[in-house]
Amino acid sequence: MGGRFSTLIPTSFRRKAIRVLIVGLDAAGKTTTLYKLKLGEVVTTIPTIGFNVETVEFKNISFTAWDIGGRGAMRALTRHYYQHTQAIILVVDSNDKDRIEDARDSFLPMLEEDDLKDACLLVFANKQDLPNAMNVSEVTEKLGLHQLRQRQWYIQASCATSGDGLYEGLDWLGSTLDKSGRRQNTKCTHALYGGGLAWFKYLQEQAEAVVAKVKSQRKELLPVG
Ligand SMILES: Nc1nc2c(ncn2[C@@H]2O[C@H](COP(=O)(O)OP(=O)(O)OP(=O)(O)O)[C@@H](O)[C@H]2O)c(=O)[nH]1
Ligand SMILES: [Mg+2]
Repeated sequence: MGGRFSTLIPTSFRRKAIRVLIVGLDAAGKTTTLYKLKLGEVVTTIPTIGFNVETVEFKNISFTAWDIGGRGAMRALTRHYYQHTQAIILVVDSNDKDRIEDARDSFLPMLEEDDLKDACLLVFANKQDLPNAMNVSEVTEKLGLHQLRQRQWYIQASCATSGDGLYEGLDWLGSTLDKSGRRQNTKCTHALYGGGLAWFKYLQEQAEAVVAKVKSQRKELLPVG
């Protein structure tokens, strides 16, 4: 809805649009989380090559979530997705003790990027159904969340396959963004929708270029004949 008309509707009835980036190592459960929130059911996931974009409606917020594949080539592209991001969801496989440091080193430095300096951070300590999963305080400690400065963050235990914890996490995100939204202006939301299609096309091209490059590199490595 155009800016002129939306000002006539009381804020409490307006649906707010929020752009969220879902990140995490491969197999952490990002796509499962996204589709459980979107459809309320588990879909069979395959490793994400590129990204999934979905809109999840929750309370009066419309979350446009970008789920970016956790494999190397795509991770390198993550910077292109930062603009206009108001929240980051980091999905961590709490059962993967060997790679928790990798998750910390791969994703927490991105918070330093200019475009993300105001974004709030929701961490899902996922796969809590597995018997050896680290609990929330262990994951908090391993990720060094208490060392984060000037960042609104929250960690939520979750099981993406059953859905446990997912809405509690979104609840925190919704109310945190609600509070900070009152302080910040909503320029970036309008910018996102104004340029949404062009931006989407641009990202698609970027992703296709990476896939083509990986494919051609793979061809070079294959033995001839
Ligand atoms: N036990 C258990 N398995 C889960 C949970 N969440 C996801 N999985 C499983 O973990 C595997 C990987 O999940 P995905 O959602 O595809 O992971 P992803 O983070 O999107 O991975 P990439 O696309 O490769 O980056 C799948 O077999 C899921 O069913 C969970 O909470 N508990
Ligand atoms: Mg995926």
